[in-house]
Amino acid sequence: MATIFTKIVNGEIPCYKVAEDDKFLAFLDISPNAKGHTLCIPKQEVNKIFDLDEETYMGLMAFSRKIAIALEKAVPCKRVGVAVVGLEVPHVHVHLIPLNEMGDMNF
Ligand code: DGP
Repeated sequence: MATIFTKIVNGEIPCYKVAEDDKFLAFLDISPNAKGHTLCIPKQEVNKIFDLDEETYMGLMAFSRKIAIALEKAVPCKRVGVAVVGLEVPHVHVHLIPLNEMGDMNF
């Protein structure tokens, strides 16, 4: 069965798109830890990050870096925190979370 993120990629579930190219998609997290909390995913459905092929893995990192740099400019914050968690959705995703001081989300 397709993951919720594959349904987002296929347009079956709406999302607020931040950016996309042919292989990757960035969109706002539905339950954000901070304003601008963004998820970057490969469009290909793979559960665990280290199961990605090398090219997709490197591509996801490069894509996430571009989005993080853009977020730092667009959202008032000290820096953008990066996390790969995967407790809930079994489809690789990189969390980008704009942060202020240590432990202080930017709400
Ligand atoms: P985790 O698997 O623990 O890394 O967290 C998954 C994240 O995905 C969580 O912060 C909420 C977000 N999320 C779950 N379902 C949806 C959805 O349908 N739309 C969007 N935009 N985000 C979702």
